[in-house]
Amino acid sequence: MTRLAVAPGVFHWPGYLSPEAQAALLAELREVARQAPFFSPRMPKTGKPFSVRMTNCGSLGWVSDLAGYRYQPQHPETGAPWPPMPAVLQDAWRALAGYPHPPEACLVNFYEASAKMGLHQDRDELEFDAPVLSLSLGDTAVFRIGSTERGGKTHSLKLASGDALLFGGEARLAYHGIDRILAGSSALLPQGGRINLTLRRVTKPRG
Ligand code: MD6
Ligand code: FE
Repeated sequence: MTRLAVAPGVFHWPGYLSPEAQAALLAELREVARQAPFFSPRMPKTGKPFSVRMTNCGSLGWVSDLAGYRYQPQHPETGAPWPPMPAVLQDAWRALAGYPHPPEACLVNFYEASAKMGLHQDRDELEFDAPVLSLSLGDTAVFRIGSTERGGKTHSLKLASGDALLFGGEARLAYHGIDRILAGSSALLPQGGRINLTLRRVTKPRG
């Protein structure tokens, strides 16, 4: 398995999941989405909807609404607990994260062809010693990474179906986002689009 060092603290494994593993994970995510339907998060303060739709699995899920960004144990619309994290995701974390405690949240982002994600930092977790692990399914995305300062130099990288990306160490708080989706680049999702999963440790482990 090839691991590319993208920047200090950022590693990329192209094709980490085989085509068969991608199809199996997609089937598990359909079950997650049946129990925890995709919702449209809104920007704090303005209430403007994101172009990406989201759901979560694991003991905590990331949500955003007028009140702000946060992790919570229930779906914001159904009030139900998030479904469990599929074992293949826990296995990927154990294999790649280099962090001795399990992930608590897996944010599932769905991008249709026109969706984007503006440059942001992932900073709603309490534990920054843990990396964030991302897995991509479906159409390729143009991912942009910068430094920990807004307005710093950035470079871009394509994330294809099955790719894993780890963000940790000095890059844990680097700005990053999705510039665009390359429609038609994958046949995994019958209707096209992209799913990105980000696995996170949210709380500080005890002891
Ligand atoms: C995406 N990813 O790939 C958005 N965050 O759709 C993220 O925002 C992200 O890929 C933290 C670490 C890795 C990521
Ligand atoms: Fe992020």
